[in-house]
Amino acid sequence: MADALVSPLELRGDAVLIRPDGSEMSGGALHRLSGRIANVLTEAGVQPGDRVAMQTEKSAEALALYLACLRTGALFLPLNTAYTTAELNYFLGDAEPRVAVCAPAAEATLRPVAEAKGITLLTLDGAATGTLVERAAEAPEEFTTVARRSDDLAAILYTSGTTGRSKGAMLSHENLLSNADALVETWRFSAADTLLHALPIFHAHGLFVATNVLLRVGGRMIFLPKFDVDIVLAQLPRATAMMGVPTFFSRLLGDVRFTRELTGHMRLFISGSAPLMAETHRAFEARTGHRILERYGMSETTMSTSNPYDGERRAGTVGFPLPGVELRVVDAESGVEVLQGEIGILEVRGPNVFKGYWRMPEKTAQEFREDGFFVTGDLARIDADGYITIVGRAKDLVISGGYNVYPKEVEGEIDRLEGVAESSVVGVPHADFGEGVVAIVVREPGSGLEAEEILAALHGRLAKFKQPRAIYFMDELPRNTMGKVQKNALREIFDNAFTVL
Ligand code: MLC
Ligand code: AMP
Repeated sequence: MADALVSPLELRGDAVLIRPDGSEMSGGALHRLSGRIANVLTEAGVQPGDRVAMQTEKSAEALALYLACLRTGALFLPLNTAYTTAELNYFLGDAEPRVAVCAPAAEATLRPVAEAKGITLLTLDGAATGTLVERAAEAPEEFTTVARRSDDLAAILYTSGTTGRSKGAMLSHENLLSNADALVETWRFSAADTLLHALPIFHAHGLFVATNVLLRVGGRMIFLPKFDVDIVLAQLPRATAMMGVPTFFSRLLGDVRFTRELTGHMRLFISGSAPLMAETHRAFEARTGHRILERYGMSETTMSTSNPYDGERRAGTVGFPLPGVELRVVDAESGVEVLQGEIGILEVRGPNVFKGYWRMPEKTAQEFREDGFFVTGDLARIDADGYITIVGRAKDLVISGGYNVYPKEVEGEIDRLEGVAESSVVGVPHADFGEGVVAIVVREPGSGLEAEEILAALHGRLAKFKQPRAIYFMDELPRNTMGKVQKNALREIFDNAFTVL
């Protein structure tokens, strides 16, 4: 993959990355930086197959670190910047990276953990300072890219488990490259494109979908540190395409400056990572004349489906399987394919499907059928004309602003607090984040525990986006005859938790 994505940069004198202040980084400069960082990694003992973890702000240097991993044959392990030290400890312990790159502010906290685990700790911040950059400046820019086979691993993406511990999805060079090629073909990306890149680069969407596609075609990216409406509006005139989670598009629609005139020159808007409401799709078209192209994927499969570029981009659907990807909808119990139009679990097979969960062979086996199909846990329906609709989730998962929150993990943190008998965490409609996290707590008899105390206790243990945005107390949780908590009933009761009255 390094040959396909990184090598072509070497001869490019033109800009590949454009920063919000207008400064640019050429392909050649990005290539040289990746070579320097590859030498730093090698000096730190990184061998092909070793893991390199990164928890830093988005920057050209962070992207160069990803490219350096591809060049050294290391597995890139990006981590959400919102994760707390407690969460990080688990990832570092489980993945056992040779090198971890963190924000300078986190260094002191992580140093003892890194030393205990024999990890070389380097630093990098969003302004391109830190020990990684210092060492890179001293290192030679020439680096001979290590040859890798297509089924060698390129990255690990942690996706929290619906039961128990977070699982590291292992993605191969072929997974990533075949998916980039399928997306380039489906979405007609070319060297003429400039992508407005406001997504984080620690998840599949911003890293593999956005950057791999643009690197593959030799396009440019306006590389924004985060999504900020003012900056996006200011940068849109320079872009040809934009990718985002639904929150990006609803926030843009919430601004009167986002007009047909501002977007008239744009070639494509793509949405994914969470359901795009049909109303948002329609409001976007009414405002701009553009029909958002919605696609569907997950960390384990990268992208699996997309609405068509030329045909109808149907609101509320995720389109068709990508080239080379097979999909089927099966009955959850029997595993038998349902009749056309019926709802069942979506299963995927193809070159995009990951190689399994890091050091979890049993979990991996549980998620695959014998014939190689991966069980996504999403509920879907395929219409007579082939359009796929994601109608819900069989897995207990909340998606807030494009980030996954696993209720089990949040419940576990709440249940351990003194005064809590039990808790249940659900997602309910939230105008900005699509779904908002709500916790329903049953107190121990006599306990006067308050919501603020629960939130204070979660601080430092759970990333901010996982923390409940509302906490309610009940005397008991609704249960079915089997004694299982009825989350649907809770979702109905607290449906309006975030409705502004
Ligand atoms: C930030 N906060 C969130 C949040 N993001 N809370 C819930 N859900 C989220 N997604 C917290 C902040 O810490 C802050 O807390 C408060 O909410 C308000 O912050 P904000 O300023 O409004 O948020 P902002 O920084 O603008 O971030 C919102 C966002 C961001 C939507 C821009 O979450 C984002 O970039 N999301 C993209 C996620 C993504 O890339 N997903 C792809 C996964 S890959 P406080 O208390 O400090 O104010 C995947 C596969 C696939 O799923 O198919 O693509
Ligand atoms: P992640 O594990 O973070 O990669 O999240 C993957 C999950 O996001 C999928 O299993 C889906 O539940 C959800 N998802 C991604 N894209 C879409 C979409 N377009 N519509 C509905 N859900 C989506």
